[in-house]
Amino acid sequence: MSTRSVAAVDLGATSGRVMIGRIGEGVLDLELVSRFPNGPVERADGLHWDFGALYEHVLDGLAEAVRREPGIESIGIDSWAVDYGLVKDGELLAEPFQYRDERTVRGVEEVHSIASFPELYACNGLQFLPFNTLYQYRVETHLAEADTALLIPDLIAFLLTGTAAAERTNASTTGLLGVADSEWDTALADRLGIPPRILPTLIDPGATIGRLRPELAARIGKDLPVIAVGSHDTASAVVAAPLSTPHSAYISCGTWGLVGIELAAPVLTDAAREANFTHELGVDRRYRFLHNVTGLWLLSETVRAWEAEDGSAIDLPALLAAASEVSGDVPLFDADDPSLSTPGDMPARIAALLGADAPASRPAFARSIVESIATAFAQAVQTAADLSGRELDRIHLVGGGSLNRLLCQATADRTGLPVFAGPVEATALGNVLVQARALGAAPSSLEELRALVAATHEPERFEPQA
Ligand code: LRH
Repeated sequence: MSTRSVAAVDLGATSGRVMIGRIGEGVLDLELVSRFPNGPVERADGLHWDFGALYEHVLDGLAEAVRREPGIESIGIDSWAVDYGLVKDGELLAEPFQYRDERTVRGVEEVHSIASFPELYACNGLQFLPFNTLYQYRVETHLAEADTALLIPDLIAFLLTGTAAAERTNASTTGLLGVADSEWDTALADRLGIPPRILPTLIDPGATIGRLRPELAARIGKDLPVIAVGSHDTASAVVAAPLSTPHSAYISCGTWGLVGIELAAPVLTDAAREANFTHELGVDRRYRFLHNVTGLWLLSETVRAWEAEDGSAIDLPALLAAASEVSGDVPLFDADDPSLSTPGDMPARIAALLGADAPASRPAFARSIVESIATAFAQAVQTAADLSGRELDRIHLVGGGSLNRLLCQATADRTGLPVFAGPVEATALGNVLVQARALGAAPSSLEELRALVAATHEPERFEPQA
């Protein structure tokens, strides 16, 4: 089997990348083509994404990918969940909001005055997160004008191809997808004052969305199809998490730590709702039964504040090395405390939670953060096991967090389970695998795709220490 290649656009909350993925018999690798910064930008009406800049970076990255690898056969796009752009007559009506914008507080109040969280959970199986798209739609001022609402990867695919569609894994994070049938819950949308006409046709990962519009094919250098992948980044990451048995838990760790297991059927119990466990849709209609734990956001926001204070960059590997040298117990705080969810002086907010115990030195403070995240991971792994009735014997920690050896070790120690760290680029790999499968260039089952990941990206094993 000859090696085939595709382009993966993978957008995270702190950076985006375009990669070339190559896949063949025993081959699965990535070449980074471009990486560009991303993050919330403050505008007069709140927090947004600089979508215009992001889109230009995507186009430039794709052009460079085709220049380097003219054999590229398709493009796949994934990003963080829940955020959207509204489109009218083919044009974006306004710059997309960033999910941490505080307008969602009002959205939550209004939605819950119509449908309580338990009622919503019975419909959509989704954990309560104040930024789930339905809360955002409820307070969106442009909704009435819009022809259609597109989540970020669908929006980029629309701008590239002219075809509006809603890829199901990401659609499941809106709160408007039925957990039982994976179709739009138009009755719920209606009840919440969200016009069902803005919800686009649903498609599954692997479907071809369309081909590049001629002017973009000219700019990128090739007429290519855009193939739907698990366009929710976490769905793509779970595809490439080399789960070897049903007893494997995963943690997809970047800005967030998504902690859970893969299920064939939902667990819509009161206990699952009370534990705030979600049923996001996975590739091949598996359920991602997981809980959002605040992840590296706590560390990156802390470092950002220290850098602003110092007026110079911080060497993160050196900070983490010093943090791992800190001896004795460090104080812990609740990584999921709502006071930590918005941008801004993170060290002060964490110190407020720690009170008099707050460590004075930066390495000890960083250690507190890492240990607090690992503690929350351990609680979520235990809850996943309890709620599903499954014994869990290992954890696959994938994504950027897998490079943080201190976090991997702390997670092993606090769960008492071995942690298999990597691949770091699980999201982009999952994106590549689903495109390749659609092109007939990869095996058909998720298990075979994961076996290819395991064979080509050996994880690092962290054993729990006493
Ligand atoms: C991770 C992620 C997560 C969502 C959040 C908004 O990047 O997609 O799965 O809950 O961003």
